[in-house]
Amino acid sequence: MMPRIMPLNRRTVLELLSGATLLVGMTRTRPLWAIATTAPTSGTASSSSPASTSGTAPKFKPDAHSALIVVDVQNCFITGGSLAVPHGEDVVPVINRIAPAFANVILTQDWHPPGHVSFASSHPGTKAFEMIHLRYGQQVLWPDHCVQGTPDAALDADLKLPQAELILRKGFHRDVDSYSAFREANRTTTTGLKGYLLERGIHTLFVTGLATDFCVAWTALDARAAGFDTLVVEDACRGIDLKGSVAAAWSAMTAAGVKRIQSSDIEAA
Ligand code: VGL
Ligand code: ZN
Repeated sequence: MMPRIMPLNRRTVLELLSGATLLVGMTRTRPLWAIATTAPTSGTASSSSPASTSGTAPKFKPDAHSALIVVDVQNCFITGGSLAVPHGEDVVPVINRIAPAFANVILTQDWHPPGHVSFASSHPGTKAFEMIHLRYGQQVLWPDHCVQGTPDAALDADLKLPQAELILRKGFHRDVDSYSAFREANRTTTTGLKGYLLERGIHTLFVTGLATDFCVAWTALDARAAGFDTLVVEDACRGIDLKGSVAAAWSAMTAAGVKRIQSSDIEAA
């Protein structure tokens, strides 16, 4: 299988940088786009290849080695929640429609203790959506959200994913945020997800959920860095979009070899 990583030449990096200041600013040691420079080249799943070549749009057929990853589809991120993503609830019917095609479904849950470091309320004199510098790098400050055990942190009740086999909680360390389902914002603490997937023989990930420009993007980029064949289902995601962050996220993901697909590209069960 050919490497799927696009080489990051100087021009690519500059192009990405111009639109990616927000994402780049959130990581200390390595800008987000730089993850692409170390991403392995081994995405091998046949399931991510077009299943049909004649006539119609290419289809992707999930197989036993594929998983649907549903990122943070929680009350906090949908209308009425503490950090509502515009039209966040619209991902739910799309996810419910494609889920039956998957033998493996994994959900993530943003799961912060009270007083979490990512909350503006934990930093007197700051306001939500400002950036501050923390020990591990730049951090966007958020309204209090997804506090452990609260109804706000619960998964959206309209999700129909009875077959889901893992709910992975992240962001539970008080002093470190975790957008990514793989690695926390200090970029060294891992969540165990990579090991889980490898032990289960899963190597292709179809990523959906909220928010495109934060937890979905960081999860997809870390999935690539960990060697997974990674597809983001665009219409099954919605973004927060701070200062062009959705476009920046897509640039970074595309450069890292993440495939941008639509739910209609996935063959129904
Ligand atoms: C998220 C901001 C803060 C997300 C989580 O799920 O994208 N965004 N915490
Ligand atoms: Zn959060």
